[in-house]
Amino acid sequence: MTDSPISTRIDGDVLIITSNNPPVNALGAAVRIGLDAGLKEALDNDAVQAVVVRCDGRTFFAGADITEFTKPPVEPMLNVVIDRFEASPKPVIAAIHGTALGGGCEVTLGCHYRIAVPSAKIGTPEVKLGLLPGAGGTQRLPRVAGIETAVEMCAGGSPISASKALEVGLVDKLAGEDSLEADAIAFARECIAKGPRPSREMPVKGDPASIEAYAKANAKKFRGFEAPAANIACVEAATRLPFDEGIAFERQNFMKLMMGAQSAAQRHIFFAERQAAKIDGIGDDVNPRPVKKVGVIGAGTMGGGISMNFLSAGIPVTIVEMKQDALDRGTGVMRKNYEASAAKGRLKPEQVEQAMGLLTPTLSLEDLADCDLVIEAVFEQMEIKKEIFGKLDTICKPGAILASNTSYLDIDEIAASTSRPQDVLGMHFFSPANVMKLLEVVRGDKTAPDALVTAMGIAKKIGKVAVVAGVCHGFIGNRMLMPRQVEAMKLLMEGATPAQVDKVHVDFGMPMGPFQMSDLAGVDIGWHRDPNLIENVRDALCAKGRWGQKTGKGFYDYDEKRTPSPSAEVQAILDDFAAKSGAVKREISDEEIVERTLYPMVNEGYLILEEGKAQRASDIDVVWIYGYGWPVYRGGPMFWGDLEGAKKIVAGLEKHGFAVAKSLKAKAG
Ligand code: T1G
Repeated sequence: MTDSPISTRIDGDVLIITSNNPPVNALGAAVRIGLDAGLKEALDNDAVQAVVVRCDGRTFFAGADITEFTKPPVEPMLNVVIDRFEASPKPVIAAIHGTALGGGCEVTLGCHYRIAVPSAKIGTPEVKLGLLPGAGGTQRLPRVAGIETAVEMCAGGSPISASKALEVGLVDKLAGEDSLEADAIAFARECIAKGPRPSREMPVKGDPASIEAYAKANAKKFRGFEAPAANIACVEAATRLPFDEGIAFERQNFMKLMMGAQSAAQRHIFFAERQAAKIDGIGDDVNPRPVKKVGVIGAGTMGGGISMNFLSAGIPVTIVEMKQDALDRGTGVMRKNYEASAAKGRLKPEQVEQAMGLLTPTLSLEDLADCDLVIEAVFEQMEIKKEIFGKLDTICKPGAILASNTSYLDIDEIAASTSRPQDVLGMHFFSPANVMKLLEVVRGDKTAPDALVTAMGIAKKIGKVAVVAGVCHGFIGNRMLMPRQVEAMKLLMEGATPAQVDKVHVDFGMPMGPFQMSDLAGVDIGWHRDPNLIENVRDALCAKGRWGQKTGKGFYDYDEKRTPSPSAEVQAILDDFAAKSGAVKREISDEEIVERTLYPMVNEGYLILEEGKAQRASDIDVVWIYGYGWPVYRGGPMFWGDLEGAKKIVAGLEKHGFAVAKSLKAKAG
């Protein structure tokens, strides 16, 4: 037991098994072997009347070791260890702190009693990895916590609080926040008289009808995913099958998901998201600069949303606008957004006041002098940006980080308008900025390593998933979006309809297709505003007031519920432009739409990597998952490209006359 992550000690008649397997006590092989040996030690020692299972470090077991899933299995498997704990003739108590997740939650269910600190969380997030609790969780949870809780935890994947767990019977007792071990040992002594209480012998409690109701209520959210239905089926099986048959049913479903493409994709994204936070070539010795106060320039949709991220994280924000009415409008929208969240019960009224209380509106740029980070979110015009950064250069204190929220302009050119380009970078938020998790942190040629580290660090603090991007037109996300949009428009000229192209993308798993997205964002974005100047389809649509959802019509007509329907007026405009372009109308297959709209994105991804504008392919996947709604169960464009196969993609691209990236061609061999 010397180099095992598991140690044991005896306190009177209680044996304490402790895991110390940083960073999150994942239930890897060494941990399972150690737990098994620890139990055996307890059972072989007659002086021991009860067992406590606890973890050192920041959390109780946070699940099976996901890195082991692609390796040959090492005995004993988790379900075997859990069954042995459950079968123990001496009561076993789980002492929970941090996050008892997945296999960690299942370990607690194999124990006979559970005690937790009030701050603990318990959950079965396997569904977020395209899996289900495969060590008895779907059969023991309905018995210990009831059907309603079980189906929500398994199919939904979100953890519950210790107080909620106490309420539903998943936890028997709350410990003192700083006295878990002592309280657990005392509780173990209380349990000696009660004896063991195997979860498998408990009756399933709750209303089986709640399962179908839950499935119905979440059908839209689970669209395209395989794992939620499998989780629901397993919990349902617990309501009608004997325990061991339920376990067999669970195992069967678990293995099917584990072997499937969706779980592989979702596990890829689990690690890709964590990898994205790492900056190649910058060591842990580079420390972030302190960010205690933030400045935001522009109180429009983006400026307001960006500010809310910092206010919600408890960081004071000074927001600047040119005119009082614009300032009042912007801060008014922020308060309304907060109040809307409070109305939905996501925030307490005092939290709204707390956040808004950290906001300082001003008409003076000089009020940003003592900010540690300033984020500019004004019109996408280079001259305006350079003028602002030139002023910030004279106003802001030394060491302040100057960031632009531009979605495609040249960060190096903006930086060159200051005497401190090393402090300049891009922080590209996605609309709505207080909701979308993605943040492209754009590294300029002269951006200092500690400035970059600071931006990546503050991103995590405000709950964003940050990805480092190099300076190029559209950075990573928008750069890959462009070839898709261009091809989508060409397909309309050749005979496809907006509805056909969008359906291919929605069936693929995207929340919406290129034309629905254009209508949501606004067809008039970047339009020259001259209704008499009509050079392309977009000009023609805008000239007719078809600006998208905001005017009730764009590529589609929209009813009061914003439901899209095809438009004869749009089709006439498309036909007119097709005729003018000399394009020959023909039947377009869905397969061709995939080849011409998704394959070029993968190709662009390879070009981005070749140019060093992204650190790694998995970063590109994270950008599209968190910024553009690419279905997580397809793992992102680069991961999907590998599944689709480089050969097939190169053949598809060449068939349609695209120039193929050298590295993609090389991969196709
Ligand atoms: N296995 C392996 N590595 C893990 C891990 C796990 N379960 N959880 C975290 N890590 C690594 C992670 O990659 C990172 O590594 C470091 O730990 C810190 O993580 C049979 C089949 C616990 C809430 O899904 O949700 O049990 O990047 O940066 O923000 O039914 O980690 O430093 O090299 O995320 O404080 C179910 C997954 C597994 C929980 C902590 N469990 N983990 O968040 O730190 S499946 C989960 C998390 C299962 C059984 C089934 C979070 C966290 P590195 P971090 P954090």
